[in-house]
Amino acid sequence: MTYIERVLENLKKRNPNEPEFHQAATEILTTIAPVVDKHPEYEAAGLLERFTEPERVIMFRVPWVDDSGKVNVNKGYRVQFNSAIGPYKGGLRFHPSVNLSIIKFLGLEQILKNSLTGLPIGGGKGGSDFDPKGKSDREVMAFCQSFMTELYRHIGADTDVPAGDIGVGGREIGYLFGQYKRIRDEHVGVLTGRGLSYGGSLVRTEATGFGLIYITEEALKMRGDSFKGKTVVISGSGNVAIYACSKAQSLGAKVVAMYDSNGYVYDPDGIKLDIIKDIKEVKRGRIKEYAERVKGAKYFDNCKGIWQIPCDIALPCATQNEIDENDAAALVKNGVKYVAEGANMPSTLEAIEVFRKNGVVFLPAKAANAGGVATSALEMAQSSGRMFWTFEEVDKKLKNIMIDIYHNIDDAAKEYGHEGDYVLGANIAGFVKVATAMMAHGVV
Ligand code: NDP
Ligand code: 2IT
Repeated sequence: MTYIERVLENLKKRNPNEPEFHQAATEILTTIAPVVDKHPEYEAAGLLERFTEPERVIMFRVPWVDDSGKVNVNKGYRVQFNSAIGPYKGGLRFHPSVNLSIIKFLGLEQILKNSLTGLPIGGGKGGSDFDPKGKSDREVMAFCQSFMTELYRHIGADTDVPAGDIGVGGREIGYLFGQYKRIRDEHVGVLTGRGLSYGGSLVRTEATGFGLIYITEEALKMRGDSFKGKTVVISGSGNVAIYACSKAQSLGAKVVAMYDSNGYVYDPDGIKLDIIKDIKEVKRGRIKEYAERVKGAKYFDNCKGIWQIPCDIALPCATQNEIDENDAAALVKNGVKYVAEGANMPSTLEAIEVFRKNGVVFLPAKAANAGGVATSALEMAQSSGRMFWTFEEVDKKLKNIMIDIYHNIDDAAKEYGHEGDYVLGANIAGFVKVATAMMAHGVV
């Protein structure tokens, strides 16, 4: 058994019932073998055992009172996974499916993603099984205040800087920041994705979706192609999906379908994004309403059907494991050429294998959606420097970061003899910097 195989087997044994964490660890560890083989000193230093064990896991009770006066109790999490190259950094997810396995997979991915940005940020992730859907603003505020009343003691602008993820957007960040400031009496960059009136950065709202399109655009460009005239399918209709759609459309693509967790809409004339934004951002409603408002559009009461729609480019932007082997096979059969992951780990290991075997250009999440956290790091820089950059300045930096990520993962894949394998390229390019820093720090 190799070092990697032993670490992986042990990880599964010591962390039972954590399938998503096993999945992310398997994908990462099995592809970094060429680097690990070149560095026998890693094994002597227990590097992979330390890399896959969070530095700290915080779990806490979040009690809050709903509008009917009833006391509710949710679980709260923050996994501070790795601080070798910078303070822990990563989002908070509020969704009923959240559990330790999901937060750990997200945290592990975040370490390498943050490394790929080229900026000094470590990896962390947190959240709660709280469901903001259908809650009043006061209920969301009560929950956020209770969550932060515990979390505040573990975070800080140079320690751990949370941000948004599924179910955590501008409203939630505002309530979380307000409570942090009240308890600590500090107006600092302890959260990113803040509003523009209290320390936020321009472009952070758009960053993940824009970044996804910038890196895909570079992959297209390197193949003598572009978004112009391409048919695109995007899953999800939240923050990442909306701004991916916006940028893809501005580059001449036709986005024909999007979904929420109930079902998808198909609009052969191209999605009218202002209507999606009105339904999802303003009204916090269901995407079904789109088909009632737009002539020629159809609503289907399931999510899976979206992957049966013929497209050139598929952008999964909702959640983990939304594309399985069968979905991948359907996409390939219908001619998909590019898959770029806006969501974290949206493709199963089997789906990735289908894309690889069929020569689909596959840009994995930790590279493709790194624009969000990269812009969070730009927000941190502006906060600590007491500066405010223009939209154009931040957007230009974001675009350059995404182009650099593309070439770094492409070069790493080539260097290790797997040209075009961006899963391997991203894992290796991200891992090398973290491993080098961890080795420099000694056994900690
Ligand atoms: P939002 O909460 O804004 O939107 C999530 C979207 O995905 C909604 O349309 C939601 O539908 C849908 N969705 C969520 N869970 C499911 C599910 N189980 N099945 C089907 N649809 C689902 O989140 P974001 O757009 O911020 O995040 C989307 C993805 O992008 C996540 O994987 C996140 O980790 C990742 N990501 C986000 C970044 C960011 O900056 N926000 C950065 C990098 C990655 P519904 O409205 O019905 O719940
Ligand atoms: O998955 C992610 O990279 C995010 N949710 C964004 C994290 C951040 O700190 O901006």
